[in-house]
Amino acid sequence: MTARDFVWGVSTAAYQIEGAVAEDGRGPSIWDTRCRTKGGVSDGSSGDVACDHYHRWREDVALLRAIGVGAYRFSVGWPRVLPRGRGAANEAGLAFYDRLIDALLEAGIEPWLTLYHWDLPQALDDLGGWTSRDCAGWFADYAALVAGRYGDRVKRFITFNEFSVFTLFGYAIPWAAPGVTDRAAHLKAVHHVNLAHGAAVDVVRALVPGASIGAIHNRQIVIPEGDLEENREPAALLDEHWNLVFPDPQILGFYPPRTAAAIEPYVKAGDMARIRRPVDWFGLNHYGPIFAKADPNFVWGYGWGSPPEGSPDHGFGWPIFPEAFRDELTLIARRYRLPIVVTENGCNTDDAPDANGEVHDPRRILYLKLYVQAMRDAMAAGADVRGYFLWSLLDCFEWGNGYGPKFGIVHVDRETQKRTLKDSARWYAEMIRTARKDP
Ligand code: IFM
Repeated sequence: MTARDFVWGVSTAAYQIEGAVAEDGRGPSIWDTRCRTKGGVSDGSSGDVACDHYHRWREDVALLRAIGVGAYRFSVGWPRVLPRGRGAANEAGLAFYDRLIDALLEAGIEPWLTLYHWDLPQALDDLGGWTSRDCAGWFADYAALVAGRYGDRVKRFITFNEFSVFTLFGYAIPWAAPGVTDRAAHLKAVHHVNLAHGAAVDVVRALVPGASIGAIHNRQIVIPEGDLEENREPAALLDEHWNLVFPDPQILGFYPPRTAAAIEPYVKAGDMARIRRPVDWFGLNHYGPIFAKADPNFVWGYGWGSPPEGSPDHGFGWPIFPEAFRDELTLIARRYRLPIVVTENGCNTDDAPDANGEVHDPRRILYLKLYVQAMRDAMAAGADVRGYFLWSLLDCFEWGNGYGPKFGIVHVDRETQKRTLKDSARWYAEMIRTARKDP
């Protein structure tokens, strides 16, 4: 692969940027419900308006073009195209993504389409959501609708974004929708999502000639807090739930040991073969390592611990450790033997426009420099990394943390929706230009 073939992009997700939640026939999702639940989002906000991307998509495509990315990863909102999750499709919702995809292609930007970035239609959650085995079939039908509609123009498909975040925080630790806290519900969700992934891979493969299909795993090394004995087993269990229960069955064909026995009641004959379907690349989202500790307040007996005193971090305790990113890439390359695409990496900093209307975000630039270098180090050591997508284009709705954290390389004024390129956007643009010139 030459430097010219390496994909430089940015990522976003439907619920985090689109807004227009009640427009043109979109149905409610579990995140609409979560935002209306007391305590569901720390600042009481919602994705009702978000970045108003549903109306401002032209401006956002122009931003992508100005930055010079070669690819844009976005997600299709399942409730926008299938308001009740299944059954009648919503033509207005489908047409929105037609317009977006066409504009991207016209701008010379390759669309990378994520099928699921956490916005399960509420109507399906009412029927059990991911705890119901039927959800795998509903997802496959939705995948068929999307692949059939856009597969003439989109070739890069992603089944799910960050399996372990939405299953663990949705069904065991109550930090995300639908906010269930139950071991059995969590295990069922894990297995049914794995089945849904396998089914969607087959559907997209069958419907889209030349499709390049991946799934996105948020892998982060799990370190026992304080290196204490009492935190070791909790960290090992979290490591399975966070890092292994999706890529292992999907790519290697088995569940890791602690989970294998617990999940057995939900596994039927033939399931492991249904889950292990060939994918073309491994999507990695990575921000920093996790420190875990024993915590009886959560159903699995583990919780999030703290990094060592004085560790650099970029907000809400997320530590900055580029070496862990390098090691993660190397480990994935050896364990799964697939090309890797970094589908998210980025940094939360709270820089706002100064008196001249400029947004200087040197901490983000430093973080990105360190992490891009770590990726290059992993590549030099043999990891076959094919692309890097920065999270994120815009300051947007950050799930349970509302609009507090800001990951965008473009500042979005919450009142006016005015977009302002931050220094990091200019830095990224220059970095891409330079990287493309490398032999
Ligand atoms: O905003 C999220 C995204 O939706 C999934 N990955 C992590 C990002 C930052 O928290």
